[in-house]
Amino acid sequence: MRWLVYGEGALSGLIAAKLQQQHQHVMVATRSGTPPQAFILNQESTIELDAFDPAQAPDVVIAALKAYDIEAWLEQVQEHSWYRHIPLILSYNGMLVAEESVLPANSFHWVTTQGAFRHGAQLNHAGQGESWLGAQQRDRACPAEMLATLNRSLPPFEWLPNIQLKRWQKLAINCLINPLTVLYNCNNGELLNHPIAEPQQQLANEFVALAKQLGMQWSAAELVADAQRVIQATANNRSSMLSDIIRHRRTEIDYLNGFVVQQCEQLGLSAPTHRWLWEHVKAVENRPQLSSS
Ligand code: KPL
Repeated sequence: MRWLVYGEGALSGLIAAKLQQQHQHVMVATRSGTPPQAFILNQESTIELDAFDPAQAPDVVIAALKAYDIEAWLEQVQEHSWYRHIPLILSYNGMLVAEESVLPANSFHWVTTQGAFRHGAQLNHAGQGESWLGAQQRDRACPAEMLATLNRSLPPFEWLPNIQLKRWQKLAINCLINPLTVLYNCNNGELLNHPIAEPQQQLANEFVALAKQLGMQWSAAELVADAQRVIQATANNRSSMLSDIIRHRRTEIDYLNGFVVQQCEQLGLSAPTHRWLWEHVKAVENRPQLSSS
């Protein structure tokens, strides 16, 4: 199969490398249009990937992007004849408002706990995790060959007929961890030394009330326990949100706690704890950079 991978982060590099190691034809589209740079995977193999050649239509597209880049990316790829005809696998943190109308019917979601980090030309596959794949539109069948190839390349890949539930669960976990790492400016594991029990409980309660209005049954106690398990499993990691703050990049807070607040407002619910952390992270994000002189 011919795969076209968009995104310049560690996750897109990891899946591109793993697919190529399974003898798949992988092309990479960079934001600037320049050829992708070679990198070293796990300090052992040099990975050189082909640049996207528009004359070669892909069979599958994978876009591992920031949530705030998704809509612009969709506009950009619309010009290709394959746009509505092949699976578009999307991976991003959080949720977009009105996704049902924004995402094309051939969209699939990839949710993963695989941990990968880039340091210059090195790409490290840090934590062996799991992946789940499902269609944006629930009645879509599972593209069997695509799933089998992904599962051989970066196992395990599980098909979920209702991927939205998994996405909401990941949304909850990210809302309960990421902004707190910015609040306390610490790695995930160090959160356990801070008074996070009460805010996490409140975040979970507000989240569960929203989910209930939307027809999903979650237990706040289970969400808090899930978040605690993720904190322990990723204790040495710096969250993606804190990493963005440190690199003076925009965070995904608008698509995490910000999304929860907006959804609550539409339904007449209040989410003061999500709002507090949304505003806090926005304030940190907009803080002027200290000049180095
Ligand atoms: O997904 C994550 C993130 O950093 O965005 C967690 C689970 C918090 C791991 O760092």
